[in-house]
Amino acid sequence: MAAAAAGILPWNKILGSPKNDTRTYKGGLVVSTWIHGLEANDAAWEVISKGGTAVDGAEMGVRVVEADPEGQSVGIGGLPDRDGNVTLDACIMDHTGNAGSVCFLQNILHPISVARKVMDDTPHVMLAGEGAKQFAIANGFETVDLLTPKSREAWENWKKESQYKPIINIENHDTIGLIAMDLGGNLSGSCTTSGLGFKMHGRVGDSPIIGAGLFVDNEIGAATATGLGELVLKTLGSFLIVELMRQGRTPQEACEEAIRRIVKRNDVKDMQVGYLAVSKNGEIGAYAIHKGFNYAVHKNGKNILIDAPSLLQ
Ligand code: SD4
Repeated sequence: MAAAAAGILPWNKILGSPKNDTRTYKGGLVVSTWIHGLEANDAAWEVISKGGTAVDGAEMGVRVVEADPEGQSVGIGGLPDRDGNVTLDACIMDHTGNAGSVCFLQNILHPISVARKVMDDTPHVMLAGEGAKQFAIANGFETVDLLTPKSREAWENWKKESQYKPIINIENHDTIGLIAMDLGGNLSGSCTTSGLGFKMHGRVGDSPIIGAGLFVDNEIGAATATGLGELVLKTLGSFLIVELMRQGRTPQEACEEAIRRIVKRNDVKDMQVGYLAVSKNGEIGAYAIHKGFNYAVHKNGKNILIDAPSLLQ
């Protein structure tokens, strides 16, 4: 009963300072995962600094990373599945709680913009595979070959041994999850990936799942995830973090608790998960299972890369 009562209180009324700071941050900010977050943040800030909405910023920011053929874990150039297909997952969520998502999408350069169209123009939240592709084509998206020579070569090398090891460590990651807050203090987020390299054909990770790879509650805060999606899916990590913030945890405390939940039940020796969260008052938290997770923060006129603390050293 006490917990239920706590759940309906504004999150920041429950514990003392700084958690009792009920002010909404109005300076605008953008945070996103990994080093490519720096350029994504710049693109999102370009929108937000001119008075644009958080959701436009969230979409425009990650499009830069989707379009970069050098990155091997998002959009074009992403590592393919076991059979050589690049299959993409993405989702977006705005300050009203509206959400759109695509998964197992092939041959489309900007899955985040297809997810945005699903959110804005359909009664649905999620479209998958061939249906998502047909929807994209019907809405003017062009088809492209997403497998670059570099990623084809990585796949050819992988095929020599064909070992399926679902490991996401420091060398094999880079989904972009981005949280934007506009100058009106509204929160939105986006998440886009080619998923786990050399996954089974048809495998979908956490990134397009609302509540797993991304969750936004404009009254409370937002969270996003990177790393081995199976671990995030089984704990619905981003939703968990936002709910923990609702109960009074800071973004940092909430990310730490979400990581502890994973570690308690799994052998995580070779598996990485990183969380990134923002509360309504503009506080930022990040935490990972292992060392090596970093994130980019665009706040107070600076765009910097920060190393996240981790549970295991
Ligand atoms: C997935 N979470 O498909 C994604 C992969 C990832 O950093 O985040 N890599 O499981």
